[in-house]
Amino acid sequence: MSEQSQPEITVYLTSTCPYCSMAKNLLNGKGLTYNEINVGGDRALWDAMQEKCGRNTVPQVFIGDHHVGGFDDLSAADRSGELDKILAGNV
Ligand SMILES: N[C@@H](CCC(=O)N[C@@H](CS)C(=O)NCC(=O)O)C(=O)O
Repeated sequence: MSEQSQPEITVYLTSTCPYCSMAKNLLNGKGLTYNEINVGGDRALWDAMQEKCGRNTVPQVFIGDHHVGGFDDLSAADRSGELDKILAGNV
């Protein structure tokens, strides 16, 4: 999938979170680009993330409007093939 055709991916993260690094590594490994929103130390941004997805941990990954979830969810979706379907707009 070329960079141009991939949907917009947004990752809410902090710079110190190991799960965030693992999520970025997974996305990087698939050749995907993504926007990072660093919510570390920013209560308003963290609250906005929580409001958006109902989760209180980082990372939180969105593909377009689709909330994938945290690293565990992203990893499971990758292994099951669901992630490729989401990326293709088939979910
Ligand atoms: N199962 C989650 C675990 C994520 C997690 O535990 N993240 C930690 C930071 S590494 C967190 O957000 N803790 C709550 C906090 O920092 O307030 C995932 O795979 O994303």
